[in-house]
Amino acid sequence: MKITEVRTIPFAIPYRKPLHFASGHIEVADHVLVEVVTEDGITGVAEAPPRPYTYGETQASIIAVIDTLFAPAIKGMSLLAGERVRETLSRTVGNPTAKAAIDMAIWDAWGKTVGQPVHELLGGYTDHLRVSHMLGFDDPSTVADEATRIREEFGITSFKIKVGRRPIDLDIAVCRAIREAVGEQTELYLDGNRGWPPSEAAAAVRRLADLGLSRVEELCPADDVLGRQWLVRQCPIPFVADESASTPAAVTREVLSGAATGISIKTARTGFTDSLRVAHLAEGLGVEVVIGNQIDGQIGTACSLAFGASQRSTAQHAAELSNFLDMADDLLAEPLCISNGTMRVLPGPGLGIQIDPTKLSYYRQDT
Ligand code: MUC
Ligand code: MG
Repeated sequence: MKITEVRTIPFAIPYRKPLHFASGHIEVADHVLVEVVTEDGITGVAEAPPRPYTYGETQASIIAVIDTLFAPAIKGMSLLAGERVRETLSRTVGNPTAKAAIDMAIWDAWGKTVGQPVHELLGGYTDHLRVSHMLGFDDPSTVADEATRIREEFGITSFKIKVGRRPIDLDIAVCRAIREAVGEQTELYLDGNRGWPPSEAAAAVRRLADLGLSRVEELCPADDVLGRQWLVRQCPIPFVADESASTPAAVTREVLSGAATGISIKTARTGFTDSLRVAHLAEGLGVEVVIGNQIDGQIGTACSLAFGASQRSTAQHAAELSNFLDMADDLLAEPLCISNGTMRVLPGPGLGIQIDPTKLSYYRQDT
């Protein structure tokens, strides 16, 4: 089970419908396919999505750090030495999606080697997750129509609304239009991506109090330390930390300091190994978790699905698994499927996915 090679392949797939949010926007999935090859001829895969406005990584930096530091350091290690691999990668600070992709490709390779699905190796809690869909910035009627279409086409009844624009009235109008379009039974929650100062976030929460929101996420920066705690204290629904809680230590700090009352887990940044740590830590701290989406393609979504289905705590809420619907294409031979608002785990060994070689050669950028 020794690792003989780690490959990095840049690819770019355009979005049919670009996503705009307070900290940035995405028009093209310019990700890195990471492949971990073993002496047994097994190849594990995962994808790393560069999000410079969240983690400081770029497509070029992900490739550089893997090719020059991580790959040489873990070559020769066993797939079964996950803790050793983690220790080795952690000698380099930062670079969360590069590390996470290696970690998940190792789990995929391990699953393929032993002929077992990763979601079962991780915990095997359930075989399906409810799906939540993310709605980016636009005008009220366009976003409301989009929510209606997604609900009708895929049966999705949970939506995360991107907010954080100023003045707050822009987003308040969108939220009201969506509630009116989808009715009372559909779950709605907000994600501000740090766009508002605490005072404006508090005003928005007050003005939307009648909308029955289930939670809010990163409405203001965690670096507004006292303002954030002031906001969270008065928030009547869970306040989820996403980009401010991207390591187990950050989760502990945010929760214990009163800067968050819920945690978003993204396998794109904590892989499987550290996502397990975050999930168990959150359970110990007594805060709920949700499976978030790093605007993943279908490979990344298969990773979130496998992890989300593996734990009791991550299967409690609808998981953000549907951003790939907005992409023009993807790399998988068999596309992921959402029906009745639900995704079922992929039953094959490892992640249960296969890369389509024709699609990869079309979208890869290194040839
Ligand atoms: C999200 O939940 O925030 C947008 C920026 C980022 O880091 O992740 C996405 C979605
Ligand atoms: Mg978020």
